[in-house]
Formats: sequence, C-alpha cells, structure tokens
Amino acid sequence: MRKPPRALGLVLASTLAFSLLFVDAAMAQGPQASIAKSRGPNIVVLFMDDGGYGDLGCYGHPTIRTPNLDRMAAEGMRFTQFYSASGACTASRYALLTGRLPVRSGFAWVLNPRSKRGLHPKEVTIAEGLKSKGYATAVFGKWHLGHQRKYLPLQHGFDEYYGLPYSNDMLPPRSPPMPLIENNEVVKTNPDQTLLTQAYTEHAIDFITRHKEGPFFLYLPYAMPHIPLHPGKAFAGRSTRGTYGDVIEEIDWSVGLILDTLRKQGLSQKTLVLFTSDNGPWIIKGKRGGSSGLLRDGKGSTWEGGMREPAIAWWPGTVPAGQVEQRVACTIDVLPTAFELAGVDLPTDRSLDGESLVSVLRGNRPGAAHRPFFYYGPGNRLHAVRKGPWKLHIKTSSQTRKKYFDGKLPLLFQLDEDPSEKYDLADKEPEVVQELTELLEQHRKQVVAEGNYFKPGTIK
Ligand SMILES: [Ca+2]
Repeated sequence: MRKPPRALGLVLASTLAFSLLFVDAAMAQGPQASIAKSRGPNIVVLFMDDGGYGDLGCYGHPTIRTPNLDRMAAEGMRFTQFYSASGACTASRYALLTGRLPVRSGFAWVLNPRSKRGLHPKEVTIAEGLKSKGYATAVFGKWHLGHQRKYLPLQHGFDEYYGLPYSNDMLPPRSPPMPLIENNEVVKTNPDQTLLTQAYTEHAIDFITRHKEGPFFLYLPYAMPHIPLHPGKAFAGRSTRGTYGDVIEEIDWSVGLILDTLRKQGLSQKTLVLFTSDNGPWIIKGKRGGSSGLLRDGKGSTWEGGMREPAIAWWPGTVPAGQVEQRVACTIDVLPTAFELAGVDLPTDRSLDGESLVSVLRGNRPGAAHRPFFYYGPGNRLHAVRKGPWKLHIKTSSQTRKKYFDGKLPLLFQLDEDPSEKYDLADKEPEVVQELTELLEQHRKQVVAEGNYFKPGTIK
C-alpha cells in the first residue's frame, strides 16, 4: 500500500487522536455510554450542475419527465425560495461544503486546470465535521475545488472519491486530458461521459449498501446538465425536450435508484436527502441550456434565475410530506444543519454565513426570518442583498450582455410579489434602499477585515 501523503497522514493522526479521546471519555462514563458514532441521520446531498428553477416536472416544466423527483417532493419538502450561494460552479461548491459565502474562499469564482489554488486546508467542510462523529464520508462526481492532490476530497474529510476534478467541458485541446480520479489517483483520462451519471449512481448505491449501519454522508455532484450534454445510452433520444431533457431524466432515474436503495435498506427514516443545483441554467447556450422558469436570467448572474434553485428535502417521518416551503434557505445552510443533526460544534474562529434549517425541515412554523442573504457575482464581487422580501442590486451582470433596466442602479424588488424582478421600486422606497445599502456596506467591511486563509486579515 502506498504511504499516505504528509497532509493526509496529519489528518488521519488528528482524527485518530480525536477518536481515542472520545472513546476514553465514553468508557469513563461506563459501558452504556455512547461511543464515537453520532446518532444523527445519514445525510445525502444530490447536486445538479447548471440545473434551472424551471427544469423539473414538480417545478412546472411542461415536457421534462421527473417522476422520481416529483415523488420525492410529494413525500418531502419542496422549497420555492432556495438559493445556491453563487451563480458559478466553484464558488457555489465552496459555499455548500463550508457554510461560508464564496468571497471568503480566497480563490477564483471558477477554477480551471491551470488554477493554483483550491479549498484551503484550514477550511472546515461538512465531511470533516461529520467524520469527527463517526460518519463514513464519500463524494462521487464533480469536485471543482482544486485539482492538485492537496486540494482533493480525501484531504478534506472524505473517505472516498470518484469523479472529475472540474467541469466536463474543460477538455483538450484547450485543456490537458480530462482526468477521472479515484481517491487520489488518476484512473483514466477523457472518460466516456455517457457513462458518468450511471457510474456515479452505482458508486453511491454501493457506498450506501456498505455503510447501511450508518451514519454516513454522501455527496453526489452530477457532471450535468452542464454542457457538453452526454446522456447515457438508455436515455439518449427519449425526452420530448431533446438532449437536455434526456440528461435531466437520467438524473431523475439516478435519484429514484438512490431513494429506492435507502427504502430497501430500511434507511428512509434515518436519512435526510437534499436535491438541488449548483447554479442556474446556462441560458446563453440556447436549447442546450435549461430554464429558470419565471425567474430572470440564468447562470453567471445574480438575478434570481442565476441563483434560485429547485430544492427538495426528503426524510420520511421527520420532514413533513407534501410541504411546499416558501421560507428563504440556501446551500450555506447545509453545513449548520448537518452539524446540528450530528451533534458537531460549529467552528467559532471564522465567519459562518449559513444557519441551521433543522426547525424548518421539521415543519415548525412560523419560524424566524432568515438572516440577510448576500449575492456575489463574477470575481466574487458583491452585487446584491435580500432581506425579507426585499432585494437590492447595487451591481448587475449577465452572460447574455443584456442591459436590463438600461443599466440603472440601484434596483429594488419586492420578491414575494415580483419573483421575476420586473418592477423596480428603488425610487418609491428610499428608506428600504437606504437600509439595505447600509447592510451591504457593513457586510463588505466585515468581509474585508476578516480576509481569507490565503490572505488573512483577522482570520488566522
Ligand atoms: Ca454549474
């Protein structure tokens, strides 16, 4: 067996030391005391790449068939105001795994095969936290948080990895041969992408089956519907929506198999599953891209279509069946939620931007309003804030190059009444504009003062 690299060795050593301490403490309390494993639920995150708000049957798509996701929504909670923390792949994944806004990462919005940085070793990921409570952890799919060995998933709390280190369009001749990685090793280059969704699904089912005694954390970031679209052979040419529909319908099949595996293993009441997308649809690609439904714009923008996503939470017996949830939630909330469920303390030496959704997931209502949500655009620049129903844009951009509202700024929308961002109220509501402008400035100051792990301010 290969000797583990130094960084991994350190992680293993610290995990072992932590486990020994925990076992010691448990034994001191007598034989009945709990051992290192958490009693929290298994946690599964299924993450599309570039799926839009309007792309699922249960979100109103007229021709894409998603019976498994529709059933998941009928048995669980379907969010109507759930956000990804960024309109782009890398920044969005950073936020999901750390509970922190993308601006805190210290690296680019989208990493490419020449990028030098990745997820800093000092970041605490969902996987690291859950692993400290005895969770088995795996990621099968697109990583996109640094392709050098020190940034790969095994150095960030995951026991197992299989997938592409970045987007499926970063291919020769513009890029080096596309690596398919298993744990820390390249096992193939330029893999047949028509096999990817099936391969990730098979890995997921095998992992669940091997760890059915639990607890486990499974993260499955699909390679698609990011372009190029490569549906599996069994799905190609089937959807009336064309190739894009084929790809979504294959993802729906994958979700169905994973939920069926959980049911067959008797794990449905012990497992929280969240399905969502990393950012909005790639609308400049025409019909090869998806749909943001009634929302404005898509991927790469801080308009609602760039960041508001379909999101379904499923945990029979805990998450109420058939609930449509209008409260604001975000991918940065997944880490605090997972940590609360597993009994992991939140890190206190850095800003965490998310908040736990446990109360929302249990169907408790009415709950407190979500804290303000900040929208970061290209280059991780601050573009907008949402507080309650109000959203203030101080900067906008669009891959379509459209100048909505003739480029006027700031723009103010009341999203509960105007989800499509059609009716600018900035001139009618100066007090709201003022309040949100101050909120943005306070936030900006805090972010600058704290810095990040590559360029520390107050953060150490
Ligand atoms: Ca994406």
